[in-house]
Amino acid sequence: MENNQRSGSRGALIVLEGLDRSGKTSQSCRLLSYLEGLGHPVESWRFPDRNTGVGQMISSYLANKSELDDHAIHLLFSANRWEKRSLMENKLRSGTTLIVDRYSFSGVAFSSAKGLDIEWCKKAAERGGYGGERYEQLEFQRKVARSYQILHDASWKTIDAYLPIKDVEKQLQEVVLDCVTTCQKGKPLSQLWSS
Ligand code: Z5A
Ligand code: MG
Repeated sequence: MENNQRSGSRGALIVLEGLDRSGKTSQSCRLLSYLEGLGHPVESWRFPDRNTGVGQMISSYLANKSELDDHAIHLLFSANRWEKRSLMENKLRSGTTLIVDRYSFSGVAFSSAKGLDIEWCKKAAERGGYGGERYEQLEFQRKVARSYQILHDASWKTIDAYLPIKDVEKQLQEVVLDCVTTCQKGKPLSQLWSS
């Protein structure tokens, strides 16, 4: 850890974002095996993390078993990321690459698609995370897609999830390897939406 900190070398934070059922979890597993196979220290995480107390409240909300104000559930998703924040930073600084299945971009995209102000969603909590579940409806997913387009910035790499799973996997490997190498060379950690 000390050697890494002296050289500035660190693990990469790889966040997989996309609409429901777009293949994020499938690609997280494949990417984990790929980077492990190359000998990189790497872990796979996902948000919401349903194992914590906050995560269980989120899970119950998503399953339509409880009702919460839109602002309150936004803050709970964010709290769920803050619960893991210092562990995340320690892992990255000690050289472990993290593949994260959904992160703060989901938080902002889903809440703003419900009508909350996008700047409030970013500021409220982040500076300093077709079937039975609540959000799985086509019209709502279109709104989420529009929010993702607004959030898109230079740190994003977009991969077409309509492609065959093997092609998505290959493109992702190229993008991620580039990112892992840049971080190993000492690209500093920065905050989301810090300006
Ligand atoms: N949410 C939020 O509102 N605020 C927040 O801050 C956060 C999240 C963090 C739960 O998320 C909900 O929480 C989510 C956003 C909201 N809204 N919804 N709904 P989740 O991550 O637990 O669940 P999800 O992302 O909606 O769905 P998912 O089931 O995890 O989908 P996925 O991971 O993207 O896809 P997958 O499981 O890898 O693949 C789905 C199927 O497609 C599967 O059968 C695969 O074998 C198949 N597949 C995968 N890739 C392909 C390709 N390329 N071609 C064909 N078939 C494929
Ligand atoms: Mg998933």
